[in-house]
Amino acid sequence: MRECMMNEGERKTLRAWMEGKGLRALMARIFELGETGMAEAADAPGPRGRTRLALDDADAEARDRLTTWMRGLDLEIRVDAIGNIFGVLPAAPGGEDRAPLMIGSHIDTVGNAGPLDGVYGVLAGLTVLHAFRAVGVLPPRPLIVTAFTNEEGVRYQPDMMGSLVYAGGCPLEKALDTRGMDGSRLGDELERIGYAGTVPPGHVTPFAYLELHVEQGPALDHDKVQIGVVTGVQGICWREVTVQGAANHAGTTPTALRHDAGLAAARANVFLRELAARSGVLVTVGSVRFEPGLINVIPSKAVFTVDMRDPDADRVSAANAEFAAWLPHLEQEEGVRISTRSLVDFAPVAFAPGVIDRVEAAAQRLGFSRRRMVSGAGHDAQMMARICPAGMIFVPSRAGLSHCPQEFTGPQDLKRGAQVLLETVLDLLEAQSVSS
Ligand code: HGY
Ligand code: MN
Ligand code: MN
Repeated sequence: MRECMMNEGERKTLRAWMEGKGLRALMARIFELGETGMAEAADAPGPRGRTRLALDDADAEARDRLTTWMRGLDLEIRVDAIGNIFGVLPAAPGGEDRAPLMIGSHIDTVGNAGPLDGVYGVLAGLTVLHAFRAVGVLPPRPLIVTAFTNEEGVRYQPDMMGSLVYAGGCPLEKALDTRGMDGSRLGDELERIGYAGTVPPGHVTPFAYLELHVEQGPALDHDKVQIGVVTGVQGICWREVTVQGAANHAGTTPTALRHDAGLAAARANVFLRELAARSGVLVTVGSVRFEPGLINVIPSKAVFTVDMRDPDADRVSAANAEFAAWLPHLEQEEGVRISTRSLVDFAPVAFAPGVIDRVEAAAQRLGFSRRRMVSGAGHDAQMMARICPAGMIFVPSRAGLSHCPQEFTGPQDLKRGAQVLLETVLDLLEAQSVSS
């Protein structure tokens, strides 16, 4: 390995480039990608949101921008069969056959999203590869920056789908046949936007995987800590609940004779909030849909989603079991029928000590305050941890806001995150192995 290692002068030049031109390039790309899928005019005062649901036209436009930037850096571009995009910087002579170091995240968004969720990690990773190109240095092993397909799981469930398929957690055909909330088939949309690649998912097992991300929670900002050293991701469970009641006239049907699916859904939401308070599990009813959804018709049907999360898998299953045990009482009291469908069951994930320790050491060398923490949000890193040593770096989110247009992280925080990313990459590149 010695024959193609970098020297201290090269490492110094890379750091200097990242702190100057690199940061400017990163901020410019974040702004440009942030314009993709931007809402026409904010219907309320304040920042405008952007929407790039997996494989929609805005996501396709963002993918085109990213691959254009990759081409401009003379990176080899690969697209796999689930649409994951890879920009590959080759190794220095002698390092070609080594497993690559991968930096990744996603560029799809939720609806009316902020500018940084996922994008920051992909573009900071691109900037690391840009640094190597800019100073004319090749790394001792290949470096790959990756944008995974459908991390958000809003249009097609489950979330983290591209990395889940890559890690072997979901068969490719099953993912391609997934029907979206708009009825579209995922594989058809991949073809339509031109990102149905030929490379088999999981085509290369990384030496290690690193993801830089905004925290999306309040901890770092509240406690004024500069860097989050992420030790793992909490468990995530998603369910879809369908309540079948009976439509009837809003003006003629006595309350006692109603089989109101809308009311049953509302009672379930209140039960889940009380369950969250009792159990400590985080529970969110994020989407509710009534049929026929008309002002003067008692809802015959309600479909809602339940998102449960906790670092302790047993607490999530206990909360799930308590909710499931309560539903028959609701059916009986409201005279409705209820069915549930599982969308996601991801156990908590612990990241690799060999990556966690290097992230912490990098932040320490740079003189940044830092804290070890578990991620509340799901990330592609939790899927990549199934196949290689993985870890994450967090920077603060102002007031903990995310999945909304108000998502914001200041330039100095963005810069610190990119510096820790580069420092950790340089450290990992020198490693012969990484403890999992
Ligand atoms: O749901 C999540 O935590 C992630 O944003 N997909
Ligand atoms: Mn994300
Ligand atoms: Mn997200």
